[in-house]
Amino acid sequence: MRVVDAFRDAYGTAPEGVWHAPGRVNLIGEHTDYNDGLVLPFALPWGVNVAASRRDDGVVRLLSLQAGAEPVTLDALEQAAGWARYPAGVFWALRAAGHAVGGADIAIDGDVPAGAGLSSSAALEVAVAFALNDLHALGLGRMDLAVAARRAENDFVGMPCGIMDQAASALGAEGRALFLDCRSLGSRTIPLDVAAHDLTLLIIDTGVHHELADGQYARRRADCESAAKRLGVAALRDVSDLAAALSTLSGDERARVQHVVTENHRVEAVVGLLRAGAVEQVGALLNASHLSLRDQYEVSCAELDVAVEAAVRGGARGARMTGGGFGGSVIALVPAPRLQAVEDSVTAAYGERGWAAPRFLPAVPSAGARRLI
Ligand code: GAF
Repeated sequence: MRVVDAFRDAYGTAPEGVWHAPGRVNLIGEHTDYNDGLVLPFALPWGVNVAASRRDDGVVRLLSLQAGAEPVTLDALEQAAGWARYPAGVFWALRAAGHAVGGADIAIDGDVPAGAGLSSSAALEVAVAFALNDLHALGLGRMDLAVAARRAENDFVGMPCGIMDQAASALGAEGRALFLDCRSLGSRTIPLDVAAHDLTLLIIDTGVHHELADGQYARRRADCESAAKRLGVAALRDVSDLAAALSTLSGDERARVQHVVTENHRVEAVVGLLRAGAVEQVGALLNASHLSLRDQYEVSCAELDVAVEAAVRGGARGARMTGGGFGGSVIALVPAPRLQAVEDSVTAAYGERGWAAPRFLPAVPSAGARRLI
């Protein structure tokens, strides 16, 4: 295994173990996680492998096959820069939670398609969290490890994300989506066998990432928090009378609330349709989610909108932007016989605009994080 060879080359011994955590794509439930709401992501076949051994001197050494040949040595976690902040943040978060986590030698190898918004950073955090849990016999469960990984990203890396990506990586299951309540952290996996209905789930990677993404993400969170305060609820999850709420709000706050409240209902509706075996009808809810993200939440962009519209024109049952927005990927529900027509339609629409061709990836619900060796 490549990550084991890299570990041996860098550190001169075999690792104590190897752990894997996957990237994710979100079927539906966008920008609901930090509003204590509902999400329905699933783990992907691509992810991050981490080979690791304990060190008893507290030092952390990190090697990434994607980032360069030389290990980074951290005598203090705060020395971490760039990609190394993600694994260093996991040490920090576990130690901050009171766990006795010493040093480690780590090698990292990943194959999550770069820049597609498929949560390679959550996969890295979760793989390191699983490794440290086993190496130091912390006895933490999957959700505890997802929470530690999220804390690393919030409080060490400085990205105010919700829990969805880390939870999907830690708790995903083959052939299933993860139905997660982001308030209680209660979750269930739901069978997602679209092939049984002659359908496929297709990821369309726009290849773009607009710079404003991080600042806009924090602004959307702030809009939601101020709207919740104005409405006198702990989180937008608690809005039960949407019409009454909308009548007391205006501008951005009004639009954000409309999205979050209706998106939570769409997640429940999709779960109901999947349970009923009415998979094709999920498409209409994907389309509705996209329009809401485009018009109410205002996190889409031209490349995402064109991909969604062209996919539907080409025969997709439905499509939506997935992830934080401002670039990244679209997820589309496509009748298997229409797959080529959908891809051709999106490629042609991009070509007409002089945009680089998008990338198409099959979205296969896959297993969550685990020890490999
Ligand atoms: C990003 C964040 F990391 C998630 O927590 C979630 O908020 C998502 O954007 C939007 O649904 O992936």
